[in-house]
Amino acid sequence: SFRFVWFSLVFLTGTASATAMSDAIPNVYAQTRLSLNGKWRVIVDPYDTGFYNYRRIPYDQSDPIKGGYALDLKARTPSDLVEYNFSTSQTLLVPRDWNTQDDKLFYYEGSVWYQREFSYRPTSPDSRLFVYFGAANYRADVYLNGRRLGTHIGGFTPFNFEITGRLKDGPNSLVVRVNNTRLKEGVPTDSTDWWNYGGLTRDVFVVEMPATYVATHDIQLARGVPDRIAISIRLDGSAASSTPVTVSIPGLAFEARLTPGADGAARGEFPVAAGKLRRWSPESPKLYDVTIAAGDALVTERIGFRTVETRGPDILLNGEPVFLRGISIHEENPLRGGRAWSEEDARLLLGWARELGCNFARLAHYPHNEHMARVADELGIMLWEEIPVYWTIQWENPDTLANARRQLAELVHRDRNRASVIIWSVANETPVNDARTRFLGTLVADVRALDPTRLVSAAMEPHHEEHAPDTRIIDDPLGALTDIISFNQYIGWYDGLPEKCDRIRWDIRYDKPVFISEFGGGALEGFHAAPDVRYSEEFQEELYRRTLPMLERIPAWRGATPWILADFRSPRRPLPGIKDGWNRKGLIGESGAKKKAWFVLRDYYEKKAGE
Ligand code: GCB
Repeated sequence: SFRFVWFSLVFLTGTASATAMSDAIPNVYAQTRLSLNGKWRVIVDPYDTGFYNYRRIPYDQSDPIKGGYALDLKARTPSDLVEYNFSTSQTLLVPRDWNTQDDKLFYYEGSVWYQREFSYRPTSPDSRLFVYFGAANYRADVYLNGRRLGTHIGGFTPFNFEITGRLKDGPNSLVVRVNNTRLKEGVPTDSTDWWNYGGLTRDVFVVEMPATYVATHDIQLARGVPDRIAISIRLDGSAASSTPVTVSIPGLAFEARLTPGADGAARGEFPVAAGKLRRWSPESPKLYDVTIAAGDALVTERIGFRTVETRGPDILLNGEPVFLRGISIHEENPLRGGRAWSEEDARLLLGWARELGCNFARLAHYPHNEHMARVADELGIMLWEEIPVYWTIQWENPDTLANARRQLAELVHRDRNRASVIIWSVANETPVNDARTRFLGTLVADVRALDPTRLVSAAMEPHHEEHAPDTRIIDDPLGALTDIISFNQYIGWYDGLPEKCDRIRWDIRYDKPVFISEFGGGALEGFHAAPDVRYSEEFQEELYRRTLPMLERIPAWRGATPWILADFRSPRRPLPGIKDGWNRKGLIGESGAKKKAWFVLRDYYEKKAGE
């Protein structure tokens, strides 16, 4: 037991240092970097043989690590005993989920060890180096040259570890154990209506930064103020508190100088010449080139400026009421199959949204890759971004809350400069009880503190009372905390048939904008029948036809993101011949064809746009 205590202490310390890892480098695409995308060697490890010894003690708990795949050993003599070998193991592509690259991994949940070698020569001896991961689902344990760098938990946000001084001249071995086991205490928890794709699902880079670099930048219009740019910067490095920062926007002849305090942070609000600033909007998604210079550090960005706020039942974009013509999107490319990750994927998905007449999209149910918000900025599509606090989270578990808070902070940190992002959402369809409302209240408070410039929401649900079966009530106490009242509703699909929509009355007990974060029903692409035949395109079309007038009976209705742009994989959907492992509520089918309901919504949005 003495041994065990010692091991636990080392392990806990290790974990703590990992969670204190530096924030992911913002706008990594504008930094000096080496791509580690491509083929990696992998070992599929369902028993975690490479992680634990036969007494089930992690090899990690000794430093230097005494065994396990992290060491990336090779037998040197014919008598050596090394029971694995990365260099003769199979390969997988990064970024990509593992499920859609190898049939044997399609349903796999567990550990896969990724390994690759790289060499890197910094451009300056003072540089700091990081290894950066766009995302790894769900947990990543990262090792460089047999030394543990740390652990990241949460499948959809970026993270990096500093590796300054840790590189060898020759090839360096980078090993990552990625584990996608679903966990009751996880975020998300063990039950979701989407595929649990595992792997290094986004870009991996070695990033070279100057000794003191810009660790956070947040450059947006101040809340509700159309002509003052609020800037918040944090430098990291030995000269963080003595390096002045200049933010310039040549297109606006704007220049702001800030002097960081002892913590390396500086903030201020700076006027822009009245009448000069062209504000970002879906009609005119103007982006400005912005540079942030601090000593040797230079970040270039393209940033749009707009305000967003609410007034009674209205959502105001740049002071004008706006109706959110939206669609929900999962991070999946249905044509290729599997997780979407590239700029090209983002252009496909958001291009479809635009073709549908959308000015808005809900990126469900977890943070999508960074390209989505960047492409949305460019195309003029406003976004709702969310974290995977979904259904049955452990509301009373402090570790679960800490995990959710971290994922939220990582998302805000990454996308806080995107004009397209107007709503942060903290949860989806969670049960109404005190513990849950406290948990979500903490997230709402966090996100407001991190970013007071955007709206906060959560996808709630209506309920009804027995004596009034056709009246749908929204009185969730969470609604008192959010800026807009968003809810998912499935009248006509899970709740009666489409004609039921005609009878529904609404009782919404908040004077705030009402947003329908989901509605919809399933249809198999190309299956045609009468409108009362479930899974026919005609059924789905009828459902959309009846839902829209029902929503128009909500006086404060200000937008919707129907469920969903395209069919997506879900293990909850086995029905042979119809679903075959897909949620069929897409307006676009598995092969990319538009279903009939697409055209109902497109015509409706066209009409709305003209109003
Ligand atoms: C919901 C969930 C979404 C599901 C959808 C469905 O309410 O928020 O994740 O996929 O219903 O299709 O049942």
